Amino acid sequence: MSDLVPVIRSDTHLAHIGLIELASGVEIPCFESPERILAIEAALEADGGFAFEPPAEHGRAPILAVHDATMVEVFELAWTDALAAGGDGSRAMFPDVFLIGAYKERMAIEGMPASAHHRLGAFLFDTATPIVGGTWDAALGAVDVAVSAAERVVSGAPLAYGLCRPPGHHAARGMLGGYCYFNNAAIAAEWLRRDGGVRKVAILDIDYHHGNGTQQIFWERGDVLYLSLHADPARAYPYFSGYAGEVGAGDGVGLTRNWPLAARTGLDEYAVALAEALGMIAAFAPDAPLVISAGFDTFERDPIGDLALRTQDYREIGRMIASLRMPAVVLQEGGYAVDALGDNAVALLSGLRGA
Ligand code: Q9C
Ligand code: ZN
Repeated sequence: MSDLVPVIRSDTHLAHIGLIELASGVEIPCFESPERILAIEAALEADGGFAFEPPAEHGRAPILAVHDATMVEVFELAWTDALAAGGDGSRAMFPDVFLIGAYKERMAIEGMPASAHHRLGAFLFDTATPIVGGTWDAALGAVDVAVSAAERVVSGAPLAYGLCRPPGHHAARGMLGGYCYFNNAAIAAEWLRRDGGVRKVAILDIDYHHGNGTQQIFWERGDVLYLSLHADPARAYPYFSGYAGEVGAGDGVGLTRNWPLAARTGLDEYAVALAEALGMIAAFAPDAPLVISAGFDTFERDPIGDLALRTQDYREIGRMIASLRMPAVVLQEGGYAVDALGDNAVALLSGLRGA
């Protein structure tokens, strides 16, 4: 009999609710819902191979090791400042002006709006990332979940699963977006470097979307390998990164790699890209646990994806990764076919534990 896999989870995400997103100008209920995590928990519970554990509190230090302090402060104040400016608290909040690169072009302008909900426009890159009253605590909780899962593996578990919500891989050093506020996987990887006593960390990102935030955070780092398999950004969010030519810079040249995938990619083609990525991880020879950004939006019926992986394919993907014989920290990213998330998570974790 094999040991139970620790699953780090928290209830703090439950108040990150009532979310809406603007999709091509149309207001829709946010795909990124609490039910996602509840569905995964129910399936892990029914499976019986998992042991739920609460996270330890890690405070802000691991966040500030990765993110811009002003972005963190503005995010923290945004909701209460929006209320102070007359919001009635019944609606998810977005800023209405975004400070894109071209705004300041050739001008020396330095002013900043008084209210944090307006300042947020300098730190947000899309209209899929609403803030409500429970968002800040949920984002802190997701980081605690991620770091606690990493801690669990450093202290001897071969595999741990952090049920992070909100997800993280689109959040860059000074930028929120893509349902993401803090980059849980990047924070866990950096925590492993600073506090986990390791020298080299690899992050494997198997979410449907390119992890632009994780890529940016480690772009010039010689000690962190970032590999991502995702839908070709020529047709898929986040559109502006994740192309095959992006390979890192400086000390990090060659330590970022992207595999853009065609629509309807199934396991056969997916496995070819994954095998290449796994070969790179083996060659990099990390002394840290593998950090996996795990999204199930690659599923054939995902409402915002167009790849074609089936539930049993996640078991095979888990097995392939397990062939590296590395301890692993699995952190939840996306996946929006709520009725299938539980089975897909059990399949991936079963493959990873060698079943
Ligand atoms: N019409 C993650 O999976 N836009 N983020 C979707 C759909 C936002 C995805 C548009 C997608 C963000 C963590
Ligand atoms: Zn995704």
